[in-house]
Amino acid sequence: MSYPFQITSREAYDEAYKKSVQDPEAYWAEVASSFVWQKKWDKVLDWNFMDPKISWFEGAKLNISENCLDRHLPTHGDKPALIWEPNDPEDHHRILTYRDLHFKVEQFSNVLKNNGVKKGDRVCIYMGMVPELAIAVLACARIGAIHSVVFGGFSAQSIADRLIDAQAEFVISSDGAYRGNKEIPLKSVIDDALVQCRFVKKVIVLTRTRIPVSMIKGRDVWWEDEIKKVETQGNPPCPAEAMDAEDPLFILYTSGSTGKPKGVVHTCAGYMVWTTYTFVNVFQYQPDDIHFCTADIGWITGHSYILYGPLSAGATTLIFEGVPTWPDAGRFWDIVDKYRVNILYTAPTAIRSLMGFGLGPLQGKHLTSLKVLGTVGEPINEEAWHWYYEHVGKKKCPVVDTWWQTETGGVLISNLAGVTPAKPSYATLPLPGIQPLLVDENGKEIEGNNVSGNLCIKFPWPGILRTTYGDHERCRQNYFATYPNLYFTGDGCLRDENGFYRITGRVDDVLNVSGHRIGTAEVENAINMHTGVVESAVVGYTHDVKGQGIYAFVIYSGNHGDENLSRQDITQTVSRIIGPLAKPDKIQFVKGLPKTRSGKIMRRILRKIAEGDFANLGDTSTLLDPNVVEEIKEGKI
Ligand code: 6R9
Repeated sequence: MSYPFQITSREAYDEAYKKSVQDPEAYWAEVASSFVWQKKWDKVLDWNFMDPKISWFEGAKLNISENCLDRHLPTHGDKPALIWEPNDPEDHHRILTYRDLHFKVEQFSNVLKNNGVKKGDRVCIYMGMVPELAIAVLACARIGAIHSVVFGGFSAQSIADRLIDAQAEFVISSDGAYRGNKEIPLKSVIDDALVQCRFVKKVIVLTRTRIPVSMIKGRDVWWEDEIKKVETQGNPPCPAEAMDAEDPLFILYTSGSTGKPKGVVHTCAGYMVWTTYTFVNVFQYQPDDIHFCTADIGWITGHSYILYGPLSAGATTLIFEGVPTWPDAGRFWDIVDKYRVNILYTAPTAIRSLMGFGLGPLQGKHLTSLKVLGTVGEPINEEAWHWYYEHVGKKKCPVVDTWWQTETGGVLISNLAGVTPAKPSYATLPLPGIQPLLVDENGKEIEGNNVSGNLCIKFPWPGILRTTYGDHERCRQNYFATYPNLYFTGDGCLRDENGFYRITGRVDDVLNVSGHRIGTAEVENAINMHTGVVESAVVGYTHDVKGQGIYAFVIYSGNHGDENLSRQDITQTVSRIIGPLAKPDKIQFVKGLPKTRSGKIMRRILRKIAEGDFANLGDTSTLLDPNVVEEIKEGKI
């Protein structure tokens, strides 16, 4: 497969960027012409950021699964589409060619249909990293059902919240999942969630770990039994449903500054074009390359750069079930050598955690196949960048620092591997089609270089979110209302003397813990559910491995007199309500919280205290009771 839209020189980048700004419709029409359309579009772009209304390729009909599967069969049906490395390195790996994957997706699409799933229905997928997860996602796309994948680290309550918000009547899960030396009882978590969700009609359960599960008559069916039924029907084909360009493809929940996660909605055509385009350009994918993105498919990175982007580009994508440190901290390197991986895409938190094991785990590993390294999810510190570049890439592989968000569908700011320059800890330059600008608090554009401000984007790109599920007003409020006519990212950013962008982190109340987005309000709500808690305030602080840790200040009236036990109780509560990923790293019991006279908690002060930066607390005179600050400082942990 060749990619007519692949940018292979700095001059071509400048040219493409210019064209994408001067005549975006012509630029994206040309890019889109290399995809398979059941019907071409009537209009390339229609938009305003006020409503907001954004529509790309309106009038077109297509199916992303046809682009990810069917279109590759005539030319490279026997090429591996998906390589699966199991949790346990002693187990058998699996390789599915494009033909195999196409067959299995059609088969499971028929399973979905047999179970009553129709176009437009919402299907929640809660599985470990197994090939069947990819198959389930693609089968939903094929029949036009809207998938909503929920990461395996979320609790029953979080799943229930998402099922209710999406009104999802179907669930796909498995008995359990392996992750390192842990076995996660997925089906049992689903069962707990479904107590609150009687509207769920069917649960399709894959066998993976063979732990005991309770299968409820009339509701729960085994994946394998359902496949057998399709086999006895003679494995009929399942033609890809004709989807409108702007039909929803999936919902993915993500945290914002308010308590409730938002269901970000991406649509069929624009998302497909954007993920494929960015995959091919950022990583400079070459037709025989093996691409290994270490994210979980439960996050946007997995959606866009394990599944849709690579498969639509006809690439070979590697799915890894386990964790980087099991059985030992050399696991990623073993995988790279075993499959001769060419592109490795991971998160700064994983790099920092592996750095902590020293160079030992790298010894004896060749890593000679590597050509491109990528990072995503949070700002990468220079030390981690250099370690990655020197010890993993042996100073031969460009590192792409890719900045983007669940809402953006794919990468917006990044160097293009080996094509545009890299700069440690800088995402560098915007991709064609992306028009970033920095604004001050009043929304005034900050022009020129060597400046910093809040990062906004002023023109839509094909992969931008269209709405938040069931609540368009929320989408407007969150992303398009802070600064009129701009998409606000929630990130702070600086632009250096060469116009390179460096993302400095969130400027709203969103934490980034090990690359996972967590809202402070969400954690506070969970902590406040504990019976002994009167009030709490949560802030982030610098953490060596996780990037940010969670620091909770808690007013507590519990009376069992054992502070450590109380801390564990609170941690357990958060784990139950949100999931283990949101557990506070530090809990400090306080008598009061610093509040303004109008009752607002002054987080700025708490953030400084959590960092131990007592000298720069700023003006505390507007506080209702300035004394609480002294007390909190003394109790700092
Ligand atoms: C893809 C993804 C989005 C937030 C984003 C920003 C942070 C992501 C980054 C980065 C600095 C990078 N972020 N990539 N910060 N450099 N290369 O991670 O999506 O989970 O929605 O998180 O992550 O703060 O706003 P998501």
